[in-house]
Amino acid sequence: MKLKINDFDALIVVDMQNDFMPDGVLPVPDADKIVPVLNDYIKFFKKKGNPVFFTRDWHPEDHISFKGFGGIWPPHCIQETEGAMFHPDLYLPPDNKFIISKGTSKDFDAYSGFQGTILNDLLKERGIRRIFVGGVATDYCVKNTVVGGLNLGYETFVLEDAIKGVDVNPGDVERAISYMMEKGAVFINKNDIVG
Ligand code: VGL
Ligand code: ZN
Repeated sequence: MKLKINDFDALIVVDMQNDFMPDGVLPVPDADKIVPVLNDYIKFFKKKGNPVFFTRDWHPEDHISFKGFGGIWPPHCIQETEGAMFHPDLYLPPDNKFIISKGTSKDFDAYSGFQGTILNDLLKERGIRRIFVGGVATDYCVKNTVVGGLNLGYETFVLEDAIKGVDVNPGDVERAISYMMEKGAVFINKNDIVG
C-alpha cells in the first residue's frame, strides 16, 4: 500500500508511559522497543505540519480501575508520578503537540482516548479525517481508541510496527487485531507511507 499523508491526517500516540514499559507496574512486553519507531512517525508527521496527539492514562490514587477500589489493575499511571510520565526517549515535539489525559476522575475509567476527553473536538476543529494510531496496549487502549475513532467516522490506520500488547489471556492481542480489522481499521507500517 502507498499512502500519502495529507492535511487531514493526525497521528495519535497511545499511553507510552513508564508504568506500561517492561519494568513498570503494568508491563507491556517490548513496549520500549517501539519508542524509536514511534519517534520516526512523530518526526514525519511534524515535518509535514500534521498534528500529533499523545494520550496518557492519568489516574487519581484511588481510581476505580485499581485493585482495592473495584478494579482489576495494580495502581498505575497515578497523576504526576514518575510512572505516569512518558518514556524518557519518546520524542515530544516542543510545539504543536497535544496531550490528552484520560481516566482522570476517580469513578470513571477510559480505555479509549476519546472517552471523556476533548480529542474528538480537537480533531474536528482541525478538519482531521484520518487518524494513524500507535502505542500501547494493543488489546486495551489502542483497540478502544481505534474503535472509538472508527465509530466517530474517522478513517483509521493502525501502525502495525508501532504497537505492543499485554495478552493477559493468551490470544487477546490477536483477537484485538481481528476486531479492529472487522470494524474497518487498516493496518499499515512505515514503508506504506510516502512523502
Ligand atoms: C491500559 C490497562 C489499564 C492501557 C490502561 O493503556 O492499555 N491498560 N489502563
Ligand atoms: Zn489505566
